Formats: sequence, structure tokens, C-alpha cells
Amino acid sequence: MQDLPEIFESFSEARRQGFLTMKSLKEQGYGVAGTFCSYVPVELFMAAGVIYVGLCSTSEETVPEAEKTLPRNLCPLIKASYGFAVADKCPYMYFSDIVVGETTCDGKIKMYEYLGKIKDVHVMELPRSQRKETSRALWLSEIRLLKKKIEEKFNVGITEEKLREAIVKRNRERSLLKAVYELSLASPPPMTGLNQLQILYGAQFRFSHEDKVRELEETISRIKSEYAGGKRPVSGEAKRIVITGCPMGGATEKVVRVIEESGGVVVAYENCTGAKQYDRLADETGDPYEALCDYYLAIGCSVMSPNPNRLELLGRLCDQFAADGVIEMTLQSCHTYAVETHAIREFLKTRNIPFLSLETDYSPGDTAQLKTRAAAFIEML
Ligand code: BJ8
Repeated sequence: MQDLPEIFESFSEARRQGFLTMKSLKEQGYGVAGTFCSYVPVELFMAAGVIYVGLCSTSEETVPEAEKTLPRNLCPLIKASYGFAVADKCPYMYFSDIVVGETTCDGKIKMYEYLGKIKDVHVMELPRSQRKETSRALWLSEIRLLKKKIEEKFNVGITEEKLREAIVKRNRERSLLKAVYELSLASPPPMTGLNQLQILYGAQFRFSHEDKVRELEETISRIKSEYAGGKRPVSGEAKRIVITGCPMGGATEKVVRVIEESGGVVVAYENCTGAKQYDRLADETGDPYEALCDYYLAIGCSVMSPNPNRLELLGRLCDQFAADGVIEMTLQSCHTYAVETHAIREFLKTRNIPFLSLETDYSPGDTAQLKTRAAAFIEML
């Protein structure tokens, strides 16, 4: 039986380990769809028996390759993801029969035009408003269009029954991932924020629903039993930090490391690596297309205007997790998150919660500077 550090490590390595699994699934005849965003309703792939995988890169390796085509002052997530595609260095991109993009931020939308020259790219038209009835109608029709595209591409039929089953399965995964991060409601938390991130990020590279569920259940029960047995991997003195902002993983783990080396512990992630994806469940009754439409459209990403759902979730996480402070991580040139920083600061002021915003990219060059700022922030909490 693996011990806990080995379990964390195996989640951390999941992306790399998943390459071989993906290769074998392809050899068995499975179709593969690559995605870039939490708004893409993955239940449609599940209902079609198609494997799906996140293609967002988290390493700077291919940024120079991307910069031959894309401007330097573009978000590193977009440059790195495109770079891996053109350099043919991402096995997941290589194995993807189709890439499903979405009209979230301008940089991604334009990048998909170039990506379309290399791969079969289907872009979902995401509205920027969650309030208007026309937005809902548009998103609903985009979900139905994606269903049609998947059926044609993979020569399968997606029935309502299969879609309902997929919603139930994905909800089960969401509940378990939420149960993982809610373990850190305990004080002190039973795992570091880095370990939590390793699980949340790594779980997306487990392609079998059954294996993912089993592994998450086992991990939760191991963490619980070790905590009940008296193990305390985090000091009771550590300041409890909620992270908000852009998605994390890979190179941006440096932000979590500097926080945790400076006397803090990350207890929750209000971003697409964490609670933004797993906090709510999709409706399992009623029309499955409407259920997916309402579920996904309500995601509180900064590409929405206005974006009250981010504030609601962040405020709730701060209360539940008894946050001492909030640290935002934005990626360089991510305009929507950068503009929202002011609104987040003002919102947290009304709750007397200290706030620090850090901007970074995928290179390790700014680690010392991040550490100085994080340490000064945590010191004053
Ligand atoms: S739902 S956070 S996964 S869009 S960081 S590429 S926004 S310039 S990643 Fe995201 Fe979907 Fe929103 Fe989540 Fe653009 Fe910003 Fe880069 Fe971004």
C-alpha cells in the first residue's frame, strides 16, 4: 500500500504518467478530445465514450517556439499551449482527434485560428453575460452544436439517457474533489496547499471514471485516518490563505511554494484548478441540455461581465475556511483577471480580509521576488 507522500507524488506525476495510458486508449480505438477551459461541458464527451483531456500547458518549455508566431506580451498559458502544439511536443495534443475551444479571452480566440491549421478545432461561442436570456439561448444552442459535432466526428449517438448518466458521474467526481479540498477546513489542515493542488490538478489526468473515483475515495480516507491518528503535516501557526485568480499547476506551483515557505498554508483555491470547477453540481433531473447550460454558464470567470459569481464563491470560501488572507495569482497579460483585481481588493476590504495580488508567468525568474512579497504579506497577517 502506498503511503501518503507517494499518493501525492502519483497525482503530481499524473500528467506524465497519463501519456502512456492515453496511447494505449488510442490503440484500443477510443476517440480523444482536447479542451482548454472549464466552460466546455465534458459530460458530452463522457456520454459519447470519448476520452477528454485538458490541453492548457503549465510549462515554459515551448514559449520561444510560440513567440515565432504569437506576440511576446500574451498570456503564458496561451503561448505555451500553442507552442506545444506547433512543436508537436504535447502527446495529449498529438492524440486529440478534435480540440474544443471557446470564446473566453481574446488571446485564446485568436490563437484557435492558428491552431485550426494544425488540428480539427471546434470553437464554442461563449456569451460574456450570464444575465440575459439571449445569452442562455446562445449557450444552449452551442451545447447542442457541440453534441452534433461530437456525433459526426466520432460516429456515435449521444442519447439523453447517456447524457444524464454522464451528469451523474461527473457530479460524483466533483463531489469527491470538493471533499478533498474540504478536508482543509480542519485547523490545522491535514495537508499542505501544494499537496491539495497536486491532487486537484493531477486528477484531471486520470481518464477512467471508475479509477478516478476509487483513487480519490482512497486518498480521502487515508488523509482522514492519518489525521485522526495524530499526524499534523502543517503547523497550527500557519496563516490560512485562499488563492484566487488564473488556473494553476506546473510552473505556477512556485506561488504556492513561496507562500508555504513563508509561514502560510493554502487551504482553498478559488480558481479553475479548484473550487470554481467543483463547488456546485449540475442538475441531475430535467432536461440534460438545460442542466448543462445552466451549470456551465454560471461559472464565475473574469471573462464574464459582470462577474458576481466569483465574489460569491470567494466570499463563501473565505468564511468557510477561516481565511487569514487572500492571495491572487494572475498570469501576465491576462487582462480580464488583471482588471478584476481592483474589484476583488474592494470586495475583500468590506470584509476586512487582507489581500495580495501577484502577477507571474511560467519562468522561475521571479521566484525570489514573489517570495519577498508573499513573506512580507504573511508577516503582517
Ligand atoms: S473558466 S479561468 S479555464 S477562461 S489566464 S487563457 S483567461 S489570458 S484560463 Fe480560464 Fe476558462 Fe476562465 Fe477558467 Fe485567457 Fe487569462 Fe490566459 Fe486564461
